[in-house]
Amino acid sequence: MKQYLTCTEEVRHALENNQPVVALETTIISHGMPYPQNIEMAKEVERIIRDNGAVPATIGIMNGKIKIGLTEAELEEFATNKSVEKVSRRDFPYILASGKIGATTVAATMIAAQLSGIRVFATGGIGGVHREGEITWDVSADLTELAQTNVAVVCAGAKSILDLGRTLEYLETHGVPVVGYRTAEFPSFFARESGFGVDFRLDTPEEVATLMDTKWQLGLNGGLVIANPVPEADALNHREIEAVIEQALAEAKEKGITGKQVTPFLLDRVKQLTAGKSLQTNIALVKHNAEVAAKIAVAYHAKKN
Ligand code: PSU
Ligand code: MN
Repeated sequence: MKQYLTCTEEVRHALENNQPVVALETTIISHGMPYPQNIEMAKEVERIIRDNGAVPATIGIMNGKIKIGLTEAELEEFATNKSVEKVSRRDFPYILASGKIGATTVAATMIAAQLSGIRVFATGGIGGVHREGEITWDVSADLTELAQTNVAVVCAGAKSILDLGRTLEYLETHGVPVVGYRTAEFPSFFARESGFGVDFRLDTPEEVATLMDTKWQLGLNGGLVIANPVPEADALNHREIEAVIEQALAEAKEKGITGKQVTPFLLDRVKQLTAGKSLQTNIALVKHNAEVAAKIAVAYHAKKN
């Protein structure tokens, strides 16, 4: 797959000189947020990573290549082009082979990060087991990727559009440590609480870096979930958001939405139903994740070099 990779000069230089790099996904830009907030968020997040001593590598697929790092014009393309496809592990070969433009999910970004030697990835929320997943079998490929690909994913937990209990059970079965960054409770994206605990609470980037290194030194392949709650000032009320999510789920069911359309549909409805309030929270938590991810990348590199 390496022949399909191309890096920007900045990322190539960083990787060759063993500098800390943080991967970023494009699905969040193309399918997770509206324009122009998406492009503003994408640029801001890159700036935050640079300010914290790491190099950002936003990942996407264009013209038969996996791009590790995007130019401003390319970021703009992902933010505005309506024909950008959502690419998870399953879609990877088709999008490359057809030369189409594809935004990478958590799973696809992890694959590209591992191929290029990037160990830390910042995003908003991971996919998981959907509610009623025991009937529909709708389980995000993010989970199977976390089970096998060596990347630490810094996120604000997962949205309660998912069945968080089953999501955590799945991760346990597949040996994925769920770390609470300065929290003992698994955050639920918009809210800092969920009612579920994490496996291990860690309070510093160095502790996280040591855990990553120990896991991989042991040959225990797979990712880690670093769950970083949304800052208090930007958090939404758990109960309030729950009512909105129930409504969005009912609508998805009524409309017969299935497959990879489910997550974007729910995200969009939640945004509309909260009159954009959720978008502000979404942007704030991604920025916070970028900062923590950069610090973890710096600590991990200090350990390895
Ligand atoms: N959850 C969010 N925001 C997102 C996504 C998930 O709160 O933008 C995106 C991510 O790219 C994630 C993908 O990897 O949706 C999961 O989609 P699916 O459930 O179809 O695997
Ligand atoms: Mn799905």
